Amino acid sequence: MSKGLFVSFEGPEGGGKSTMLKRTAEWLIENGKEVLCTREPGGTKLGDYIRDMLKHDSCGESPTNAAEVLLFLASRAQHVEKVIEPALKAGKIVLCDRFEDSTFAYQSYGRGYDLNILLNLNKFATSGYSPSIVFVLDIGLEDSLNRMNKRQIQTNTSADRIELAGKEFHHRVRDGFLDLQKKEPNRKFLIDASQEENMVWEQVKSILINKM
Ligand code: T5A
Repeated sequence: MSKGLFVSFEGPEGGGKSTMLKRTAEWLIENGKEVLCTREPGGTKLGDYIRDMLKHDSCGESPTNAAEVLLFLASRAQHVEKVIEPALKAGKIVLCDRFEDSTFAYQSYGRGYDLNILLNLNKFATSGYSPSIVFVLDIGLEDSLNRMNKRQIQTNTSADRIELAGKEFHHRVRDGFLDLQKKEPNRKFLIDASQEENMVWEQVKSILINKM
């Protein structure tokens, strides 16, 4: 389907996805690779617009749960066709901060939508593009909340609509990521993200070396 390599970083809030994505990109670039860093929701102008609506109700109204699913998928469809597919065809390594596993964990395990329905809708949005390597950065709720607070202080921001969804919701999401990883252990790699940053990075790096 394509010459490049597609890698995603997944897991609960504050697990260090952005931190690990950045370190991965720096390491790959140092090793002469062509890298594209992107994120979901977002990655395109339309996607960033949708991101603002989903996180901050920027249009002045919260989406219903069904509208939320479709907005994440609209962002993804645009992202795959306009950004991810061309980069992979050009032989680049695409590093994506969240992708389809977030939809399955948050909208199926979290919100309660049927996983098979979401798998099919997602296939429509992605035309079958799926990461070859998925890092699942697992973190417990308490650590996750501490990290989110730390990041909010660092960036002078406040919690967004999904971060405020409640403890039960976030427990289900975490269990969802763990369940999804168990179903595909050769493609999805579970990392204990509560460890110190350099230890997390060493594990990510060793999996990359092994798989590339
Ligand atoms: N969503 C997304 C869905 O519901 N469905 C979907 O289909 C998709 C695609 C996206 C939201 O949308 C939801 C999920 C999310 O709620 P987002 O802003 O992208 O929102 O949110 P997150 O991905 O959760 O981003 P965060 O910034 O919260 O978390 P990260 O990227 O996992 O964490 P990071 O790297 O920013 O680190 C957070 C803080 O922890 C520190 C960092 O320095 C930072 O301060 N840190 C560590 N501290 C100690 N030890 C370590 N090992 C550390 N690693 C990082």
